[in-house]
Amino acid sequence: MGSSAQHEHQPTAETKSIKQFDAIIIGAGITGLYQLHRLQQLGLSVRLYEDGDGVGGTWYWNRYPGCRFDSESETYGYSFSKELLQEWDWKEHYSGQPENERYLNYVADKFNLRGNIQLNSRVTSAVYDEKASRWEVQINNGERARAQFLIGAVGILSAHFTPPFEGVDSFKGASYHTGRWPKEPVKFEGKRVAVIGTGPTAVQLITEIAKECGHLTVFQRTPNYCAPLRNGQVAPETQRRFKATYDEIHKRIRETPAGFMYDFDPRSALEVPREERLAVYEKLWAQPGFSKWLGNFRDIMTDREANEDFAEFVRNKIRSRVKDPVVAEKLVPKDHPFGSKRIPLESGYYEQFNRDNVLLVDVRETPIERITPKGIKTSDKEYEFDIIIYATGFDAVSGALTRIDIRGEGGRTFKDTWADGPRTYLGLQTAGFPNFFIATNSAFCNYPVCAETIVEWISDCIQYMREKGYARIKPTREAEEAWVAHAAELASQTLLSDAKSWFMGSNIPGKKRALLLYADSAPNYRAKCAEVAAKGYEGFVLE
Ligand code: NA7
Repeated sequence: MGSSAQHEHQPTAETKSIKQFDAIIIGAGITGLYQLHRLQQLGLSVRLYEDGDGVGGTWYWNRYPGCRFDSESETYGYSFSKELLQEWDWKEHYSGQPENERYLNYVADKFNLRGNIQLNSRVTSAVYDEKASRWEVQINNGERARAQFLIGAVGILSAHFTPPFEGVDSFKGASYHTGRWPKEPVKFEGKRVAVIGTGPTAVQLITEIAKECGHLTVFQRTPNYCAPLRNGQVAPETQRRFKATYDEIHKRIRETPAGFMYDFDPRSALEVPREERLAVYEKLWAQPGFSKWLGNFRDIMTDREANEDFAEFVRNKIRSRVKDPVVAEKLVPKDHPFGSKRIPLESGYYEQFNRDNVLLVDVRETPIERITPKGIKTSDKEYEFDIIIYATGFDAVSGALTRIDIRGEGGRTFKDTWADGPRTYLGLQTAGFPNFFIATNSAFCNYPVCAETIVEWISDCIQYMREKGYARIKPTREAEEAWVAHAAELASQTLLSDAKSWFMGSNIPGKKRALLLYADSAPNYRAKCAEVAAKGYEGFVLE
């Protein structure tokens, strides 16, 4: 380790009672666990603080019925350990929450991570001590700890959001947010249940619980373009094939734009004759997973007319599945392009609205006025419930960071710095917050695939600093400014800003609209990060 870093590591009298580490990681999800493994390998002293009383992040908190990922399982697991790949059997092609949580616990055990993880510990603030070049974090149990490096592995969808309905606390029944689901099973039999929201989470949940509920009322604001998931058990021979071909699988998902097994069709949709085009749509529709979105014609997400052509195809699919034409029409999205919001993948969602015990309430026609002790009051009537479920999403990407009181150079708060949207260089650091790495995958990319890239970049950077004796790294304001402008320019070339969604931050009242994800392809993003590192961390100040 370099001499300056060594000297600054000496605790002063004032800081002696505070725990000292080389690095502090916030969050024990996919990214945080791998980050911890990498820093342990580098020989750093590390403490990972996790709010939950178990590891898993998303797969710890989102334990609502029906929760699963929509990535192909063989592409979702970590790729960094050949041994792990051979040891773990994915049971389903799109794996469910219980199995995903087991997987991450298996990883924590296999790589001896638990000794450096402190559960039930929420980081409430992180303040940069400029003189000592140390971050000091405050935990909700009163503890404090200091480290040279602070790594926010907080996830992009972890700050759950409940709309500020009047009377939210007055409800006398049970209420739950899907992103904070209890460990004890919730019983729905014979119960009058409300679900607010119809995003990917609600679509999974509703499909799973509708049959159990006495009566289920779904409060929908915006219908989505839901597409069939087509899940299934992984047959033993398929399992063997995964294990035999992981090298090829990982090579492929590093080449495709979004880290999946499929790539866009190189043709422009409307250049293909109508009949042939429809045959392609039908073929995509019959396939499992996101291929309808990410394996579609190349201009589906950039050309309005091409997009509308496929959108109408999907609308007709929805209409054909719902018996009551009035209900069907309410479920058909018309106000945003296909794919401008995250496509929910489903396994019988639309058929739930054919059940006698399921009612759809369109809150654009009859808005929710308030939550009452008995249930939900819309402009039309008061509905009575035993259970209200908020499937109302997250303050995405920035929320989990801005909810922590993070203060950088000159005491400037992270919240103020990001007030107009994310301000980063490469998504990895913000000027004025030295040695604070944002380890969240905010590329349009199968989450673990790009999360691994980010963790490896950060780990290599820390190793480089230690070898060269640098104590601090931070981006220059110019590099950050250029990156923010470049990200905005990319965003403007997509149809994503046409919808209100967490992608744009527009699901949160008062949140500034800005594309929260980086819209270039994953391989381009990876190449840019690698190039910056190869040029001695160009755009960063190392001192
Ligand atoms: P989403 O996709 O943000 O969906 C939240 C849902 O809640 C959506 O249908 C919203 O309607 C609805 N919502 C939010 N606020 C309100 C109010 N005030 N009134 C009525 N309805 C409301 O979150 P999910 O948890 O489903 O999915 C998030 C990600 O997790 C997903 O993309 C996957 O990557 C995993 P809106 O559409 O805003 O009109």
